[in-house]
Amino acid sequence: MIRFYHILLALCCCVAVAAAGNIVFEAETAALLEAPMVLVTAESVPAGSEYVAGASGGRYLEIPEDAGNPPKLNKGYARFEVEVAADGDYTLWARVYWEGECSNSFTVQVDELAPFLFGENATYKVWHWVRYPVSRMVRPLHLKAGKHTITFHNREDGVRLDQVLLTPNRRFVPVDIEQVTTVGGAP
Ligand SMILES: [Ca+2]
Ligand SMILES: [Ca+2]
Repeated sequence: MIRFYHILLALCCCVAVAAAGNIVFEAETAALLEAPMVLVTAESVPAGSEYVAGASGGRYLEIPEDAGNPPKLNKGYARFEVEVAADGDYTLWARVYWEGECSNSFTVQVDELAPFLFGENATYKVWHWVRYPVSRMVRPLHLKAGKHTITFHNREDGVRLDQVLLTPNRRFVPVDIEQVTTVGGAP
């Protein structure tokens, strides 16, 4: 790990190095996608939707507006596979772009644990970071060292997902595009 940081420092002295213990990956490196969750690039934009600039890597996942959502349509997810180095309590962050109040959330499930609501915040039409848990009263995700799956399920259409970050540091706040440390399980 020390060697890894040295290489990073040597290669990109002007780019922020990933904070210690943070796990960061691009949404578009998901292990598995189920429609209507789709990969979007400048060259591949869902019908009726528009390409939103400013995503890391120029790519993101989207459930297009009017694609449908529960309870009418119980489909659409992105599943990530991540390896956690150490047992601990982790805060989950995602860089998202919401269309509006009916397009500002996912249902997220870690492993086989109880799913939880992610989002429902009122920041629209701009890329921004959202976290879980929001409240200090709610315990962060307790993860054992090893492999875990994180699934972002369709809860409302008109949502976009750019990057995902897990941090053991409750005070850490991502600001803009984060330096990736891994992939989200893509082969
Ligand atoms: Ca909503
Ligand atoms: Ca991205």
